[in-house]
Amino acid sequence: MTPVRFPRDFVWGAATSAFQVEGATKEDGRGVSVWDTFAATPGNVRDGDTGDPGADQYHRFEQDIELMRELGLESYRFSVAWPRVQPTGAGRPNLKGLDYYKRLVDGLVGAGIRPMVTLFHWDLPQALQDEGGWENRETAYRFAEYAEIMYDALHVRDWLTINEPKTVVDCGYRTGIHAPGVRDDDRALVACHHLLLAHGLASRVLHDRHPGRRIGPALNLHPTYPADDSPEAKEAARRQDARENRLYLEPVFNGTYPEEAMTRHDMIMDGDMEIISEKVDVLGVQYYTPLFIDAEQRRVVRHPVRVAGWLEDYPDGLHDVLLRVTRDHPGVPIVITENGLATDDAVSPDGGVHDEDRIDYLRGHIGAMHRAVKAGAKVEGYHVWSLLDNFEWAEGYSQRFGIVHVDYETQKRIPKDSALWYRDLIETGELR
Ligand code: GBH
Repeated sequence: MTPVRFPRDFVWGAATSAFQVEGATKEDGRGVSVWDTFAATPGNVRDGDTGDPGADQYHRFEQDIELMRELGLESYRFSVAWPRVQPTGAGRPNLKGLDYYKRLVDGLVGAGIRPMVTLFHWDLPQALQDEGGWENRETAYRFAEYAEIMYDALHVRDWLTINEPKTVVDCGYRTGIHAPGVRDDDRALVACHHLLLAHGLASRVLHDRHPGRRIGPALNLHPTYPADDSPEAKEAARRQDARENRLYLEPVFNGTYPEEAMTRHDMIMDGDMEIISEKVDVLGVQYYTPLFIDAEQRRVVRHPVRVAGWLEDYPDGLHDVLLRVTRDHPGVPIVITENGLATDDAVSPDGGVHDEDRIDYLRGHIGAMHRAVKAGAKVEGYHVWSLLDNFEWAEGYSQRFGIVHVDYETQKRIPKDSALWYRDLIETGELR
């Protein structure tokens, strides 16, 4: 077999988000976020876990940068906690919060690691939620102001606006398993439109103030397949695709909504679709799982599943989704901003963490990505989710996505076998 080789300029990285790794939720003037509120309410998060301790990255970022350097990482995707910068989501910035991200960026750049900054990874300031959150159009304008503060503060080329608007819509507003815990399909669509408007407004601000930098959304895409050959299953899979993928891709790239998924229009104002379809300089693609859909519009799980019940190990899905984006929205540079596997790995008596399942998952998916690149997908880089074990939202600390193990008592970091495997891949450019 010919070895799978990546070009030297392919960028290898890892991703985290603020609420999941920082901890220190009450320090240096940070305001309360919707996830602090949500996690503090019994029953919302497994075992009553909260954003503390996280992986305590707020205090340990220098050590984490050193670790990234040792692993040979070339890019670190992190998010800014909006309530650290604007504790109430508006007004003059909290300088201590800003300073943290400046030091983080300086440290990364000093270590030769490119920062990629996500502006919103779900930790909305609670004060904005109290005014209606994403159901309130004003939140989109507040977001653009916050984005401008960050653009001016951080000398960073690559930016991402909203992490997974789909998850906010579906988990935050439909099933309610995420903050703010709303269960209302109609309200979900209003939030959806305002999230996308926020994306467009913030993209415009970057283009106006900092030409030469790049920005785009981070979309979690779910390739959907009919579970069998029946016309009913095919039609169901097509419908699912409109909800999962086209509801986000089409407004952002074409300035239109798929009518069957966007069934409410009263919140759409003149000019909104033009703002939402502001040029995408780089598309963040996040892939974890495919969806096989039967004639009853139900999901059928048919590939290996580990500790996260929703995550089927199906590498071809990454290949397919990359080629689909390439076909439907040609020319846009793609960065994989998340891909990874949850396990419940523990430290073994020999002191290591032997996460063979994760290595298999990564090998399969990186191989599938390579095949997509050969077939024409313009993928510039890949970020594994996640650098560190962290707060896995409603699952709390029970599901570990890190390539580095975190002991939540001592905050000791131990690179898992997958991290050492990834280091070799980065060093050699060859998939083994
Ligand atoms: C991404 O979310 C996030 O960007 C990241 O923060 C997160 O840690 C990572 O992936 C791993 O999950 O239990 O059937 O109701 C992925 C979106 C939303 C997928 C919640 C799983 C639960 C499905 N996730 N969803 S279910």
